[in-house]
Amino acid sequence: MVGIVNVTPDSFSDGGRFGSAREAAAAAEQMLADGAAIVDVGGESTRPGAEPVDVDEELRRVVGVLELLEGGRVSIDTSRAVVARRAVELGAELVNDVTALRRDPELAAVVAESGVSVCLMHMQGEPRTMQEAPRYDDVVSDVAAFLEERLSHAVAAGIAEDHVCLDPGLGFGKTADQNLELLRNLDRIVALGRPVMVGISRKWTLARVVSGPDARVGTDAASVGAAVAAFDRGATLFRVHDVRSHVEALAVAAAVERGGVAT
Ligand code: HH2
Repeated sequence: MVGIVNVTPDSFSDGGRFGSAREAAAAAEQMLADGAAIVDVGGESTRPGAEPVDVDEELRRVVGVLELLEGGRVSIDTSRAVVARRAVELGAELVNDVTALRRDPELAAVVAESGVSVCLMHMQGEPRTMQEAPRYDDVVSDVAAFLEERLSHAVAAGIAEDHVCLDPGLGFGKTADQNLELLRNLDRIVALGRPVMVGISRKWTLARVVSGPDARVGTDAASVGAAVAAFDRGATLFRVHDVRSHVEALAVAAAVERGGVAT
């Protein structure tokens, strides 16, 4: 489980939740205590319509939290080499890049040289405009082909293949139906041979399913339902807000898969 720690004033669902680095770090510690394998700290919102933030502001937002989390397992949600480098110095083990190494040409080298892992995510367009008119020939084939190409790019840049995970980028330039089609066919992303991360927690598609066209934020119960569906199709990493409910639900889903209590 990957716990979400957004240190941004404008995130999808929990924008402005933390008043200080100390509060954000305390929430992250709680997520780790609740069973998160790692916490994903981000200082730039990628919500639809979000404007990019200045790199110094992004650094300022995340560094205070990372300093307080020393020793905890941390991922840095950034697409900038400067931020990733500083985060790795402060102990981050994973770089979660929603642009799949396309925004900053220096980022691949930071990952390769430091030997940390990277998550490569699919996004059509950019956050500011990505929901205006998403277009695919076939959303599942297009996303799979993109991720395969980005995996090759990462390996060519010197990143060990077994340090890469892939993410279909639910909500990033996709309609609700396209997000659901991707989830239903997640096995085709899993077939690329790398661990698959899914970030659907509290996203708008869940609200559409449960509450209709005007709803914006999905509930935790809806998030858990989607995570279990993703698990059934082979996802192994789940980027979530409410760690405890997901840990419990997926422990049961995994026990059913094994056909027994023992791990
Ligand atoms: N979603 C968000 C941010 N980072 N990273 C990966 N790998 N996968 C995702 O689906 C993903 C992500 C957006 O969600 P949230 O953190 O709720 O909002 P924001 O980007 O506004 O902080």
